[in-house]
Amino acid sequence: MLEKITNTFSDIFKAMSGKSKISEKNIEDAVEQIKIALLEADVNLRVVRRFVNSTIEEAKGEKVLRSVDPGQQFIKIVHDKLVALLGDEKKDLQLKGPDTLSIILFVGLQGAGKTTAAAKLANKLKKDGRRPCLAACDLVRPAAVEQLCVLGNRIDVPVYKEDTKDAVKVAKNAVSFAKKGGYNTLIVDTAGRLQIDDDMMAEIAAVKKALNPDEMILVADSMTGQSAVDVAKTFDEALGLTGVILTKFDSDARGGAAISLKSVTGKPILYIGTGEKIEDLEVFHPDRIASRILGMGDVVSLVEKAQETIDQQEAEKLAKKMASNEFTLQDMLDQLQRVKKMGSMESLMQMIPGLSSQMANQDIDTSELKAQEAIILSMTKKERANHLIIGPSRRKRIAKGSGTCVADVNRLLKQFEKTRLMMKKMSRNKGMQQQMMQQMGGNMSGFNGMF
Ligand SMILES: Nc1nc2c(ncn2[C@@H]2O[C@H](COP(=O)(O)OP(=O)(O)O)[C@@H](O)[C@H]2O)c(=O)[nH]1
Ligand SMILES: [Mg+2]
Repeated sequence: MLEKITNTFSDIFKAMSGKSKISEKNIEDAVEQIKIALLEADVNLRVVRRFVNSTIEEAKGEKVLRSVDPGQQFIKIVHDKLVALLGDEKKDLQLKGPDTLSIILFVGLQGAGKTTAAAKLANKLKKDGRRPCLAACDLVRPAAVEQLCVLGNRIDVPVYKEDTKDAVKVAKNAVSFAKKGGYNTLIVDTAGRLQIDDDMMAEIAAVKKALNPDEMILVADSMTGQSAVDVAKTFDEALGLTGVILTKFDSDARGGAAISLKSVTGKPILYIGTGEKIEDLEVFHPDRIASRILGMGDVVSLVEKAQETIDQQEAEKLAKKMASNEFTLQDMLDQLQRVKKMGSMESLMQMIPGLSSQMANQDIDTSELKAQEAIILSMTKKERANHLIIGPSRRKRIAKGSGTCVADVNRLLKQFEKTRLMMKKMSRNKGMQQQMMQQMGGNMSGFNGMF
């Protein structure tokens, strides 16, 4: 995701940061490199020009040249301008209250990811407590209806379908179906062509007229760069869009579509598709994407991802245990398993650009975690509750049972002892304890350092 543009920006900023003094020439050189980076990323030329001119203007101002840390100031200017391009703040779907039916119409070219995104969004809305259903109005592509039904089935969201070629009829009947069934959000999947053509536009216009949707969303493939932006412009002019979902962001190394879209079309990016799985749909946060592009690391996303899996209650329970020195091997096992649930370490690390390149060379060791887990799993319940009863012969058995050696078991027990000791110390200090909880819940490196 965004590897190429991130690497380029990292290099530019490395040269700028830490300089105690920078000249106008330094700024011009850096901006020239940024210009090339943006053009290589397939950002719209007019957008690039505007970006470059306003950056130069601001960077040459007093604030940068006279500041104590001019490199940092320069990076901040570029960051803020990039955020402004991506869309100043995140935009939510505009849906009606829970008791009235809201309608979301998906449009876009064939293969852009409409059907997949429709299911992903239904799944997300369902998790958010809405009652979604889907309508299969792609009656052009063979098996398109079946594809949506399979996805709907997987997420347990009903799909309205009819054996006909009349998309308007299906759309209208889907509304009655949704109302009758007590659903409050109808997501309508439509047919796309390989290219924009009159038939497609006419059909979508008719469906739109019949539905009067709350959201008219273009699903576009981010890998197509400027073409995605052109498609958005054409659809918006012909039909009026309310927002865009950029798919295949996971495979987009350049980011050009995301960077140009808002300023060319004025339409916000609502979500990004980040993979082929149902869960791979993320709310689009302009500031986070800007940080990611600029190689500052997407720490906020990282923390959120971790927090999804450790819920607050559990954290509090753990804090209490620490305070009373009741932290056991079983608790440690729970923590290890939670780490596993968060997804592979690599995918987490990838969210921190600087770190990910380091990690690539080092080949981080998830096998260590697995070994630790296996060791604790080989212990009895009693032993997990009280590690002091684990004598030498049991250590041997545990090593055998977990496919490790006695030294591994000893090391784990030693680390566990150390952790408990640390917790005991910390529990006397409320502030420190809170800090540690945050680390455990939200930061892998902090967590790893504990064990
Ligand atoms: N890697 C990746 N693949 C995606 C994403 N969204 C969709 N796809 C794939 O793109 C292809 C076309 O998707 P589909 O939903 O059928 O497109 P539609 O023709 O617009 O309905 C499928 O193979 C999807 O698995 C995404 O965010 N990331
Ligand atoms: Mg489709």
